[in-house]
Amino acid sequence: MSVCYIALGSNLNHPMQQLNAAKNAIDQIANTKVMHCSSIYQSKAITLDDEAQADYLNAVIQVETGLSADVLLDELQTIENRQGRVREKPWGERTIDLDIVLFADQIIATKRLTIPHCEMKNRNFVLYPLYQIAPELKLADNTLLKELLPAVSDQCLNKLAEFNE
Ligand code: ROI
Repeated sequence: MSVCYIALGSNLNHPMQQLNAAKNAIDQIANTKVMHCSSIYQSKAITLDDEAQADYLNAVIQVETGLSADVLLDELQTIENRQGRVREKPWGERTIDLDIVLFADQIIATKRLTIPHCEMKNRNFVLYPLYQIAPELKLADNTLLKELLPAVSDQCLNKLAEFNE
């Protein structure tokens, strides 16, 4: 089994419901179990050219899976599609975004998958929820997660709620 971390984000179509539905769907994936969930946070949208977008709800969950990262990604994309994700433009609004941020201690660089996620170090809405559920986490390059937090601490993030059981 591999321990992996998935970041969830939504700013369209009842984001709280989207996050809860996605968490439940991930728990239903074969050979995969949701072990820990962060709180759900509200964050200002990071966009290209400061395009106005609604705030996001974000969270990170820890899962254990017997699947490979590639097959897990297939499963996550199926869930995104089922929840009405439309891939119109990069950095556009989205009903649900499910990103594998870390997969065991693997480093993966393929066309469809970059792990660790290339933007995670710049995003408070990934680092803080991750820190909540894995405060002692060390990345494959030996950086401690907690050392990355000060650089993003000026970005706005509000703890809003917990996931439904
Ligand atoms: N901004 C925030 N705050 N949260 C996200 O999940 C998010 N996801 C994205 C982009 C458009 C980059 N901005 C985001 O994909």
